[in-house]
Amino acid sequence: MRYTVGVDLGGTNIKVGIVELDGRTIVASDSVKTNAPRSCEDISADIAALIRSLTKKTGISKDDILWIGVATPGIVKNDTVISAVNLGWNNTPFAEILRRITSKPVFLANDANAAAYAEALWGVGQGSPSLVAITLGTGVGGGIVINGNIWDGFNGFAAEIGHMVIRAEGRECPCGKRGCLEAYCSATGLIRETRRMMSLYPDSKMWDICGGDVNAVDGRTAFSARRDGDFAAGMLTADFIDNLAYGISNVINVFQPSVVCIGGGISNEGDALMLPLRDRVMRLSFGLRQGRTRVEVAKFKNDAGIIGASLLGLQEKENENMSVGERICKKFRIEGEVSSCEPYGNGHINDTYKIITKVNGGEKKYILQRINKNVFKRPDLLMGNFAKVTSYLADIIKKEGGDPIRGTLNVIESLDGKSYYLSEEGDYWRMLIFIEDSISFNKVESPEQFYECAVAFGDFQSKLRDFPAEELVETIPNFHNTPDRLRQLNEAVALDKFERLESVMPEVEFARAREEFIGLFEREHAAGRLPLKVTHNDTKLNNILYDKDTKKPVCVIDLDTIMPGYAINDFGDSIRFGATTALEDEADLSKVNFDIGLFELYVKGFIEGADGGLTATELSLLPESAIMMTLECGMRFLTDYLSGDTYFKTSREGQNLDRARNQFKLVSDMEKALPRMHEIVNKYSQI
Ligand code: ADP
Ligand code: GN1
Ligand code: MG
Repeated sequence: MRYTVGVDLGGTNIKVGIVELDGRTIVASDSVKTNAPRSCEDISADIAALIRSLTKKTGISKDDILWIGVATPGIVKNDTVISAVNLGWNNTPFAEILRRITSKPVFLANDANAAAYAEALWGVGQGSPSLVAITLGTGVGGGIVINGNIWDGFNGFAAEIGHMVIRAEGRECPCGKRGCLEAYCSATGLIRETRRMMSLYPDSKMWDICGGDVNAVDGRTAFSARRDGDFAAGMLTADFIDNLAYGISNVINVFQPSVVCIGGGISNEGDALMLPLRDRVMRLSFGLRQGRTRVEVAKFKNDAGIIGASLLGLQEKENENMSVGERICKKFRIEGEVSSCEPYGNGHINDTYKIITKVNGGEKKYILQRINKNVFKRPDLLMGNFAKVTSYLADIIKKEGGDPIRGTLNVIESLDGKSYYLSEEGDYWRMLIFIEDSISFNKVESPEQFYECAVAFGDFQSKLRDFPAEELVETIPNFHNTPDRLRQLNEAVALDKFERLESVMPEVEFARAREEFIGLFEREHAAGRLPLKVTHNDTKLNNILYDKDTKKPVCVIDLDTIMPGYAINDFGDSIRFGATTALEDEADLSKVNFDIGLFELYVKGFIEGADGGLTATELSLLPESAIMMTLECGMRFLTDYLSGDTYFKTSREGQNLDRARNQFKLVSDMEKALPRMHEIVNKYSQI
């Protein structure tokens, strides 16, 4: 679940809500009095306390909160409240202060902008987020969202729709000018006008509605009397709607947003307001019959601030992604203009984005990846391997009458004709053709799927049987050298940089107790019984793309670790990830069990796919390879946990430790099942 916090900071109340992004709901909310004017530090401390009590109440971990968004009154630019009269703040670095107290990313927006953002993304603008929001309250507020981004001007002062002049030298506005929309269409303006009309029409029903007391007049008085057929109220509300229509049509003529959304107390009048308003706006604004701006009542009432605020980080993320998309994509020979760039997939290593471009009314899709420099020391040499292997595979697939665009990865060259682009920041990027209608899985969903996975990886190895191994550089030296992995674990234990050792001693002992076994493959290799071959080395299920419809494997991906290795490790690594009842990071070990049925299917598929390519020793060591790879991966996760989680991507604290424990649980299961595993392998080896 992805949670964020939305804060609606008002002159009277501080409202805080935890929002669940995928469910689009406020999970819990609470508020305290603002007691303005107060210092930003004090208000931030109150916000932090509210967040703490909400996380406690809901049981949501603070780690699962992605960011805090705040809707605040006044003029806001970037991280600073430039001026907020209600709060008594000037040039206050609000985001920085709240970030310091909460240790979370903080995003700010003016409250009207945040409300517009809520409507644009989750409210009446959903699906085509260009929207102008007009709030008819004490004043007239405005918010502008263009293509999913708040537009607040270069200085933060934009969207003052209430101060658009609709009548030259018209009524006085509190801002000091004359003729502003706010002077006519705020609730304050409407109430003043209602009282004026009442004094001119002593027989008006408006007097009855307010019980003869002008102090009891509110924004509803005139609309109620109009419904009763009152003449004066009819004139007054028609005038109100007319003025509002002028304002809205000016907005439409400038922006042509997909939606103008009307909020605030007066929007509750519903059809009595909206039907004549839409009619007037239609006459006053430009546009053809089709494709007109919709004029709608806001969806969110009191929740707009919290929801809009909670979404503010999305804008930042989107901008970050788009800037990656636009900046880096320009360096590759792709077709069309980038229209979207979103993080993609579940890899633990590289940063992967799905790119969509617009080409002559159609679309093209690509995969853009930032190669992990921490993991791969020479991404340029890695891409050399990548390009050689993919073109070799494409030739074979063509010869077999297959489709090389789907059957293997295809590298798009950079403008200077390389298989990668080295950015100014020193990052290595590659661009691949996106394999259409494909899907990858993090857990085996059906026995056939796992069997097919085995055939695909077996077949992959067999296709590369004659590939000249000496042309490949080792992208990660000693990658599946399990004794070296134990050495690295021991090194991390000795350093214990993050003081995490105490809690993981049993796991460390678990690995150390298997030292003898860990050396098995290196001994077999030294004795000449286990040859090096061209292997994939990262054969987990989600490194195969399946066809979305037929559910058959389409392509083996993630070719970063193709290098000489033991063929059986490609078998073992798949078993580690797939022949289990749980996800790789399942923390509840009672759910993690080795699935011998899936093991059997994989044995069958891998041997078939390898098509006679496995020696008798290799076959006999298949069960041990499952244990070896699972143990090795567990040690790697544990090492990373001890070293501060710098290798594998994590999305929560303790995830690498959970992964390590999960793998070790499987090792124990497999050790018990070893004789049975050998029987199974024997059965399929003899065919
Ligand atoms: P990592 O090393 O981080 O695992 P991968 O190369 O495996 O990176 O890519 C991560 C994910 O991106 C894959 O699991 C897959 O879902 C998706 N992916 C990668 N390449 C393609 C492609 N060419 N077409 C479609 N999806 C892809
Ligand atoms: C990594 O890249 P990805 O997510 O497919 C790792 C594998 C591990 C695996 C554990 C280059 O695979 O070796 O087995 O995580 N890849 C690299 O899930 O280290
Ligand atoms: Mg991968």
